Amino acid sequence: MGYSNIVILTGAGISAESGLGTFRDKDGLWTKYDLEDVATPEGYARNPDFVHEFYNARRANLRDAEPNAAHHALAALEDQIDGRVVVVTQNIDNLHELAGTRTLIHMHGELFKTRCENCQAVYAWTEDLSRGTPCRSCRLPGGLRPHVVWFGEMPLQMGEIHAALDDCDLFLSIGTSGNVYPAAGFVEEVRRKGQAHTVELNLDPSEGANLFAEHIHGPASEVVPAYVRRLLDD
Ligand code: BV8
Repeated sequence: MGYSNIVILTGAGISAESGLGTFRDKDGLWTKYDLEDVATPEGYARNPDFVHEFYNARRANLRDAEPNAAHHALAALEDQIDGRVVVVTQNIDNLHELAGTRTLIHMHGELFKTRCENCQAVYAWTEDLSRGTPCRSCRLPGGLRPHVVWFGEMPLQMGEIHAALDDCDLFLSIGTSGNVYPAAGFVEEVRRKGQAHTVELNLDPSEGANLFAEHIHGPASEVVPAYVRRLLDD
């Protein structure tokens, strides 16, 4: 059947084959760093230099990364399907944009943006950041942090996300372990409405696998283009 309102949640797994680390896989980021130290406001307050180093290393990685076939397939789906596609990503990389996805919500912020805690200005930033970097807007030093949502902070654009989930007739979850809320709860929100088909496309079954009506397991660069071809052939 043709779907007309598709919401696609993505996580670190969709960018794994682009060379960006995931969090909870065997050599994932959270096996090398304690998320309390690098992805919470408390950790940043305790040791801002350490947190800046963590994100500087990830920004350097991202500068060399390219979208993979999965990112390109989602951009092609949005271009070619006769209907609406909204990508909600937990990822802070810019690979969906580079592949051409236009309707995109970065619910956990963006690695290539900085936010000033003094004046709240948000603007593009792809280089290293440090405590001494002065803000381009208020000129004060010491306020620039990654424009990233840490644990305990409110994810971004939740109103738009709930509205999209409300309307959708197809919900895809790609490359996420289903550990982090509120993103991990979206599939239940969609099921409660009872009008959408739900599909998990992931290397392995996620924490919430049993909540999905359909499961397609394998590397995103293979299973996502194949699934998009099915949708476009419908
Ligand atoms: C909030 C930015 C409230 C930083 C991130 C309810 C219940 C329990 C806990 C909570 C709850 N509500 C809130 C919480 C607390 C917390 C939380 O969920 N904790 C967890 C750990 C239990 N949530 C929060 O704090 C959230 N805030 O709810 O605020 C609030 C209310 C009012 C006022 C103020 C606040 C904020 C969460 C956001 C945290 N920031 N990232 C950064 O990136 O540095 S989260 C981080 O985890 C990333 O965003 C990441 O995307 C996200 C989820 O991880 P995944 O993407 O799933 O990655 P993971 O490695 O886990 O899994 C990868 C998957 O890919 C695997 O399944 C693997 O099999 C698969 N894979 C691997 N390779 C491939 C593949 N799949 C396909 N192909 C491959 N090749």
